[in-house]
Amino acid sequence: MSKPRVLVARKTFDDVVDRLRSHFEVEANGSDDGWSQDELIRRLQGKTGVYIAGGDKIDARLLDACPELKIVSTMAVGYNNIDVAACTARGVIVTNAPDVLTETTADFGFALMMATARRITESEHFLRRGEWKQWAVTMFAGADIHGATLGVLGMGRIGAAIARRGHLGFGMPVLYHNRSRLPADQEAPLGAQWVEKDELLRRADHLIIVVPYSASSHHLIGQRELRLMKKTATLTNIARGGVVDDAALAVELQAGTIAAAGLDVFEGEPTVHPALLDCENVVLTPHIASATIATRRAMSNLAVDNLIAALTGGVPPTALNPEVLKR
Ligand code: 8YV
Repeated sequence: MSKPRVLVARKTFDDVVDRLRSHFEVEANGSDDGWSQDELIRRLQGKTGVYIAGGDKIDARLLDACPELKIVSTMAVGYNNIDVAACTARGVIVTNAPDVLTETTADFGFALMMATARRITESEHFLRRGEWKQWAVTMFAGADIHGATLGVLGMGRIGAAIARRGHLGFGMPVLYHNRSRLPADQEAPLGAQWVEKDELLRRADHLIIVVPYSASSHHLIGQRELRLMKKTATLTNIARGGVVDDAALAVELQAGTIAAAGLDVFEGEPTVHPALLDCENVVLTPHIASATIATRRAMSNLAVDNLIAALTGGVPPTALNPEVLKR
């Protein structure tokens, strides 16, 4: 019997692809450039499994054009690029990569928040431009992290890991908003208190956004919300572009409505809104919150575990639509 055929649409570690090769006939993208959807459809003909990353769109059009596909496995935890309902309707399993990136991503969220509050990149740019002539008492004076109020918008696994860092490591009072409130026994170790979204915005000294992207979280933070925040506050977005209205954010950063922002994700990335590039008080990073070698390997390996299980009669460890498996 011929082996199932699998497409690896995003370049990943060679030994991870080799794990797939020991089970399947594999076609792998050897370049960091993603494929267009039409290219993806073309290469998926005759394939039963696909390994993708966060930028690869899987929708009804693609599924209808690739009827042999049985599993879509993303190496990301976020899956707003995949129409899960359309997959379920066609009996296609969808898997993602939760948990393995939680602590790494929380580390980065904290680092970005600290860099933003303490003006690390802004001051480095100043130094590199040769503008540092003397010490001055308020030169790049920013805001404290320790003891300040941490606001977490979206209390999932990553939000909780950030709250824990703030509470235990930095003595921060932690406020959060989430559609559903955590049970008290989960709030207590995080020192976290649930508040309404507007109250969170009004009271946080450092707001960090960790909600998944969906139609209901589109522009969750726009002009109105930014104007509720303290003038001294910072905002950090490690969730998804589109949760924050980037154009409105740039206007409010320029106007001094809030002190600064740290952004790892952008609307329309890798393009960044030009007005954000003009703001001194924003730290910009290219979607690297989960980017450590160990974690990217773990994410890739989990995506491969899911593919191997799904196509060899096993149970994929992190299926998003396990109901498909019961059919
Ligand atoms: C990924 C992410 O690096 O996992 C996610 O949802 O946003 C990142 O960790 C990226 O999406 C991979 O394409």
